[in-house]
Amino acid sequence: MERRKFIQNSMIIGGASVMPASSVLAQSVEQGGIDKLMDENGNFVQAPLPYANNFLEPCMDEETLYLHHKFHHGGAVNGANKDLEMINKAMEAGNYDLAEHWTAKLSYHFSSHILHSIFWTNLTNKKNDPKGTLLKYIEKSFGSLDKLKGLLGKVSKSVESSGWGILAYQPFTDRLTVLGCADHQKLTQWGCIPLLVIDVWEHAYYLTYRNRRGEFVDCVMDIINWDNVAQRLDIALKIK
Ligand code: MN3
Repeated sequence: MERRKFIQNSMIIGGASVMPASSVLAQSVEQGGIDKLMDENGNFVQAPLPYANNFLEPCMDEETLYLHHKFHHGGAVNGANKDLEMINKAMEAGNYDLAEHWTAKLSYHFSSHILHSIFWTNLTNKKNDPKGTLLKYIEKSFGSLDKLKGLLGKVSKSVESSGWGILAYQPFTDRLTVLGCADHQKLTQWGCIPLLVIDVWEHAYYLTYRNRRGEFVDCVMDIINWDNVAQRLDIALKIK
């Protein structure tokens, strides 16, 4: 009930032209994490969208955003809680026959939860550009913003079946790197901290774009909230 009320309120707030995602991020940082993905009792929790369901139109339609957040992201959160419960039960019982199954499931569901949580805050409805430290890291790592956009766009469009295009900070090299992630958890590099993620599962675009994933990716590249990406880089550099 409280949660429903909160979602309704956030939808009203989201109708304003100001993008509240950065304050959502700042709040979650104050609570001790980059994003609030788990509560004090150890249960995975899903934050409401930081804007109304129609905030990202026409790039992302209202129905898609609603279904995507509630059922695809929400389903992953429920799945991760179930997986964790089954792992805890196995440990309590001292029976590890299915431990491999549930740890693999948790990797899949929790990675989905992480990436979706980042994805929502990465987007806005106003065109903006990276600057400051983020721009310096982009130039150091890729040469220019255009080169990064070319690489990230191509990699996102080329993901086989379902997955994500990801811009991440790699602490072992102190550079940014681009990943083409399969599903939610495959084809990464150890240590990488995702800063900007593009969901290219069909559920992210099929109602509007049908099979035209490329058009969807091009549109998303124009609604990136670079301030959010910059905040994420600042946090990644601090926790390095
Ligand atoms: Mn998705």
